[in-house]
Amino acid sequence: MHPKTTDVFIQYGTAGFRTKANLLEHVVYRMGLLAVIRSRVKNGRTIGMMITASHNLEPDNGVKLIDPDGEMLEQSWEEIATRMANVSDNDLESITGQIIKEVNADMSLKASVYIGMDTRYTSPRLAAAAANGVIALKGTPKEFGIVTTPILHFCVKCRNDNTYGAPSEEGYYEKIVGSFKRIRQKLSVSGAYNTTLYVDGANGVGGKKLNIIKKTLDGELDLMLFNLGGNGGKLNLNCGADYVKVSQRVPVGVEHVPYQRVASLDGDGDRIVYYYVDNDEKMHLLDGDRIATLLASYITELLGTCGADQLKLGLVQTAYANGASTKYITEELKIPVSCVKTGVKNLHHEALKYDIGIYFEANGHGTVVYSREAKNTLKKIDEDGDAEQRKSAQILLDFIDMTNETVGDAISDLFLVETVLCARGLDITGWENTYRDLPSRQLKVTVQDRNAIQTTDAERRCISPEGLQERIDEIVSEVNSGRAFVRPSGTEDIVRVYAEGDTQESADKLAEDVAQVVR
Ligand code: 16G
Ligand code: ZN
Repeated sequence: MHPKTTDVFIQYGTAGFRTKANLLEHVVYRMGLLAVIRSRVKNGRTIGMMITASHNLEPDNGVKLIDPDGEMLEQSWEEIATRMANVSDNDLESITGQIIKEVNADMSLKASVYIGMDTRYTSPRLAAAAANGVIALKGTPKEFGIVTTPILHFCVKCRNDNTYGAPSEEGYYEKIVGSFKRIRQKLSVSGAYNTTLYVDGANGVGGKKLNIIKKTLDGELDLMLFNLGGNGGKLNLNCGADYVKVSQRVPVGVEHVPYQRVASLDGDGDRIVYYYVDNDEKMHLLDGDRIATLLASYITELLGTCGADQLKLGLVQTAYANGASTKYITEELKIPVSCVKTGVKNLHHEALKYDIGIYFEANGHGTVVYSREAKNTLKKIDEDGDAEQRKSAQILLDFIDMTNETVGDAISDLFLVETVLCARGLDITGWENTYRDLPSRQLKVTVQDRNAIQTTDAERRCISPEGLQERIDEIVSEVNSGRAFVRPSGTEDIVRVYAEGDTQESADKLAEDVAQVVR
């Protein structure tokens, strides 16, 4: 029904399949087939399929599968997905049969697949192909239309675990926004905090959903929304969280008032960074590391006041985390930090090792996960504690409800950040002043074979080609507070270079020098 029209090899990478939209129809159809098989292997529990290419530009698109607990597809299935996507039309049936045997799927079971999509003009056609794939193997598709990636993750989780919430967009608003409002009633707006927040919606789905939410807020937060996709604004083009973070520039399409805090979302609403411009029009970025430290210090404080210090809280970062943030977390907050490989699934799994695990990529993708033990402890304090303990426990329980634990979520993170700023009476400079970021620079380098570069130690060191790490070490040793690493990208055919130094000039030069060695 959706014939393969290209021989270009495609791989299920860190964030699913992602490429030019016109190469994807057969891939998405086949992922519909695979989602049904996955659902049956999971005893008929619901699987999710999200059509999106996140922060990529409009001509791209992609698809990723969501496992029953709202998590990313189990890693061992990525190879199966890749095999299925690349086989010829002629061999599709036999390979599908082979895979069904291999994974031991009982094809007589029911199968359920939730399908969501972002705002790209190619998304509806691809979502339809996905549904056709599901129907071809006698599964039941349910289309959610345009939703953020995290809303779909949330709905999948709720469908398979009804204690988490109601599996619908409304259910999501009820839980996330509802708990934000409940917390706001317990806190008073004080100090330097003010309720006006500007938002860069990247001309994607996140801004559109905030526009719906905005109407239900009664002055708890005054959202000024920009880049909602109208007025010729192009998806992710010179705007959005990725643009702001990587280029270190303010997005187009947003009105800039000095010291006004702005939240910038990415195209499918799973990343968020904050920034403001000062009187000299200089941009100050508060990225994922900042959000992580803000949330960690607030949760630690509440755990202290409610007498639950026995719960183990930890933070998970990647090599991209600013060195100053890691230092602040370990030395000032005295919270354990782990560093893992890039990619949300790696952070998520590491965070699950703590009672309360906070994970963020510097690019603004992250969330908090809470163990059953943590939730039960807090509920118990809410029942048996003294007045002060109970108050903190209740705020924490609302905080948990406001968190989308399945995956990083720009909307949920926005409400978490606004809650902490309000509770602490902070404006954006107060938040920024908790520590000073080291200047950094990221570069892309095009090489012949990016996979010639292999890394270890959570991508912080190279093990091949031989001699490369020694050269990098040499260059880094000449820079004050210098740090640099290189890694092959998992989403583009390039090598990424990251460098930090005590000044912007030294960071820029270090990045350029390291890039030279890689070229
Ligand atoms: C994907 C990942 C993101 C990671 C980025 C790195 C998910 C949902 N997304 O977008 O976490 O930061 O890839 O890209 O896992 P890179 O390998 O090209 O640097
Ligand atoms: Zn995204």
